[in-house]
Amino acid sequence: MKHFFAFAAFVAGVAALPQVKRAACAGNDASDRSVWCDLDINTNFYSTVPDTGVTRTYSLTIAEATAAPDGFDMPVMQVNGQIPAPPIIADWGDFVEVHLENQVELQGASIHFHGLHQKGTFQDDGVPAITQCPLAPGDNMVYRWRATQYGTSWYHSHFSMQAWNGVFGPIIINGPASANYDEDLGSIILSDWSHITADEQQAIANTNPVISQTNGLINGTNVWEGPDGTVGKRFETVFEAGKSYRIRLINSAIDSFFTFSIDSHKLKVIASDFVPIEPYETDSVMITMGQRYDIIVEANQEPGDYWMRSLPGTCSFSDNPQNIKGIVRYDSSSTADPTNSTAATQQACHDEDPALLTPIVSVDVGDATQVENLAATFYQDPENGWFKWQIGNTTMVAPWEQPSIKSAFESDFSFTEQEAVIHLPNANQWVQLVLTQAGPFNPPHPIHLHGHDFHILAQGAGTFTNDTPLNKVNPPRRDVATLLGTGYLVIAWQLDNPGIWLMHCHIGYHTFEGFGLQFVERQDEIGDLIRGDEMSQVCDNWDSFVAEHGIVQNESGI
Ligand SMILES: [Cu+2]
Repeated sequence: MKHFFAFAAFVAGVAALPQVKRAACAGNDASDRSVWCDLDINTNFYSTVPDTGVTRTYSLTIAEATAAPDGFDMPVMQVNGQIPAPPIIADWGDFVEVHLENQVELQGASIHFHGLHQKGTFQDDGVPAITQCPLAPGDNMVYRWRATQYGTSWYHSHFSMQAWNGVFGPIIINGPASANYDEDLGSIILSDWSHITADEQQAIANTNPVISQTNGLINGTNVWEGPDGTVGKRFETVFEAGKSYRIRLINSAIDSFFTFSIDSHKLKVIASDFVPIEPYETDSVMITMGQRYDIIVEANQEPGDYWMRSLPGTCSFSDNPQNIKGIVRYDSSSTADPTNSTAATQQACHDEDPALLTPIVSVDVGDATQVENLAATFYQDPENGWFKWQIGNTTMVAPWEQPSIKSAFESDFSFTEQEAVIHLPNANQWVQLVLTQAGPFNPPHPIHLHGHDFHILAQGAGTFTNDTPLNKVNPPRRDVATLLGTGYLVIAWQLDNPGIWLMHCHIGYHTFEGFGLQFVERQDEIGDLIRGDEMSQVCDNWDSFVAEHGIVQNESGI
């Protein structure tokens, strides 16, 4: 019976949004991308979602393989045999059902749907130690969520280092756009790539703060200058002169900011993460880990071949910074390299100027009834000398076998200090976080929050004081923003989504090293949202796997 009621709660949770019947329509076309059936770009998507009645089903299998994304054979992890993983595509308002199977021999697995609010469905957020036990080898599970937002995102494993061994793919939710374009070119995922696995990188990172990446990939491919000459293959795409193209940029790197550009072409930026913005034009856009930018590029240059560049920022160490390039061709039969041999200039790591990221749907920030001051600190674990991160006073270590959702299901909210829990009890009130960083080792951190878009009230270098101005009038809104070295990031969000939500630095090493917090939002309402049978089955199978193989958790758990 418990299962029945839990599932009913799931349905009630996602159906709580006001429903808008979607007319039978094709969405929009090149003449006006601002419309979407009987809704449009001005529709407040936090409260209104089209009722499509459609459920999209995907089957994903994570497995180990050998692959050579840049021509160099590596042990990798793939989804359905490919890197990047296949796209999850849906229309705004659709339900999405993802069947996951773990075929990795000796590791757990999960899939996190980055940026999706999971309204009423926090159990489907895919974070081991928080919203599920790791999915044991040989086991399978189902995630169910609704595309209440539209635009561009990505999904990735949240188990240990898997995302950076290849378990990442795009999410495209069709909806309106804040500027017109002729064609949707789909996603372009920017990655860094090393010729050692992410797990081997982490073994080094435990005692060495700087890891230089061997290479980088554009949509899972690039060349590499090896001892036997050039191997691998560049990413290529074709423009038809006179047309305009929407490109969905995603940064899936473990530790790289990238400046994206296409030689001689302007980029029109129309969305930051899942938030459509007033369009602005630029020569390049800097994108950090976990972020997305939707851009429109006009094929308005002399027909020819042009470099597409993904250039690491100066805080991002790479053996090959100038050669993470793809090619835009105006003639698909051309095989020539672009003739421009000028190196691009690496930029200091930063976010796009907040003044440029003006959301179309305007939301002002209310006064916070809860303010948390949280400093990021780097230190060495006295026990083994390993590098760790603290945010607030805690280095997160959350147990895989007892995820927070399991404790919540057992009505036990007495978390350990190491689980790094902050309670957010005040329904529909605003919480404000003041994140700061000072110290001898202070790289920029891409801060990612699950379950919400946060509002950026202040962001900068230097010291935050009570005199630092806070912008509460339609500030930038997104799900990843950078906390600069010796800097501050002040964010706020409204407590409108009961659940347990992770916030963490999206640098893979820092995630492993404990740079995370979890927010228990509206504790009293969480129990009704949990599908206990499904949760318990995944945990029971994980427990059996651990008992058989003696798995030791020496990391944050997320
Ligand atoms: Cu970090």
